[in-house]
Amino acid sequence: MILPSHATLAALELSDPAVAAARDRLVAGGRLTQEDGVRLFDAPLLELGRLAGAVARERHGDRVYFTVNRQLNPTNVCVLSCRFCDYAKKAAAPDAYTMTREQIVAHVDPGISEIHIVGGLHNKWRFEDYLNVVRWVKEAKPDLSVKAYTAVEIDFFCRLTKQPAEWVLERLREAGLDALPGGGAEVFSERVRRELFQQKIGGRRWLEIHEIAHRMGIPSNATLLYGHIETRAERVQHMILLRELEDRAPGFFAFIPLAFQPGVTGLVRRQASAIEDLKTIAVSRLVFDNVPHVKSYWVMLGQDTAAMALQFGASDMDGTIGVEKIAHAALAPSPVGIAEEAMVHAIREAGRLPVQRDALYRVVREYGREDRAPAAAVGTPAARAETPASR
Ligand code: V47
Ligand code: SF4
Repeated sequence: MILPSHATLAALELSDPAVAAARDRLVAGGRLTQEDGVRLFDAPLLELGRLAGAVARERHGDRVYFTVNRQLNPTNVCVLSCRFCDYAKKAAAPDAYTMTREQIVAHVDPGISEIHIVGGLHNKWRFEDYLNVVRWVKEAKPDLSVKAYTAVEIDFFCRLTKQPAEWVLERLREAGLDALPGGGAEVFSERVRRELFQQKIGGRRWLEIHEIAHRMGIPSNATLLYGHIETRAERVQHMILLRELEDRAPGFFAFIPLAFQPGVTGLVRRQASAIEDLKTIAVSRLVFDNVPHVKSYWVMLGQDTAAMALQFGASDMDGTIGVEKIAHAALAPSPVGIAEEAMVHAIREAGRLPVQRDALYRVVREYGREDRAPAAAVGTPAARAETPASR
């Protein structure tokens, strides 16, 4: 039986047997298995993209979401030493930093609708210091949606306070937290954990914390760090574990594949190719039948691949960010932040409709296909013609 909502998928003509089989499975109301996911990585990229793009369009039409946000990394001091991380520093390092209240509050630009807070596990900070960061930004802009602290940080707060995750999350919610970001998941493979981040919580604890958050009504995202020593099978296994969590305790807004930036870690010689990036986006769109968005994170992908990912199943571009520090500590070649106009332009150029959202995916503004007032090209003759003096 063809489910009515899958009429466009059913009509897709596909020549690759693995992609056609995936289409048939989805049209029949089934879901992809671990083996299907791994097989799809070997399929021709454009066939895979046609199916994943059609799945995204069935969910979201032409809409692509983004947020006008700031990333706030209050400290890079971290007691752990993950092998893939160029961002963290020990407290005595010359380039270690810990922000003051003034520096933290200065991140709250009047025009933003989301703040994304994440940082190191500081050797001296108490839970109260982390709570204060949330309180201060929320006080500065009460309508701001606050996406703060990965499961790694939540687990660290549990150990600092000797309290369960429910208690820690409740205190954070009282302080103003709205959602958890998806970081710290890396790859749910014990083999990779032993090699790259032995001191850090593993998949079981990460999933447990997000399950607790979802059951408390705190939504979240989920990431996958790929393009280092993991296998494609481990990537798909990671997706399936997240899909099972979403079945048990719904609450994920987006799945975010993070392309590893090699920096000076020496782990790999170069970043994953654009083809591998687009395949990872497409396979995740097809595996996650229960998560609304796959995010195209332009900071790690680069702006061109991130825009192309909108044809391969992605329906969210994260945000304008302000000043990104984690990937840029690892020498990411993308800009540290982009303007709202550039984001809107990139989405429109991909033939999509930009929708500005906050951290809870509440719509802030729908842009339409064309600029009504051609103010985007600041400094061009058209923009100058719009200045009050010229009217
Ligand atoms: O947890 C660290 C990863 C994550 C590198 O939830 C690296 O909306 C690539 O989670 N190359 C932090 N990745 C970023 C993150 C995130 C970003 C955007 C949106 C959301 C969201 C979450 O970055 C860390 C770690 O997994 N990371 N070093 C690196 N060299
Ligand atoms: Fe610390 Fe996170 Fe870097 Fe690991 S990835 S060293 S926990 S900042």
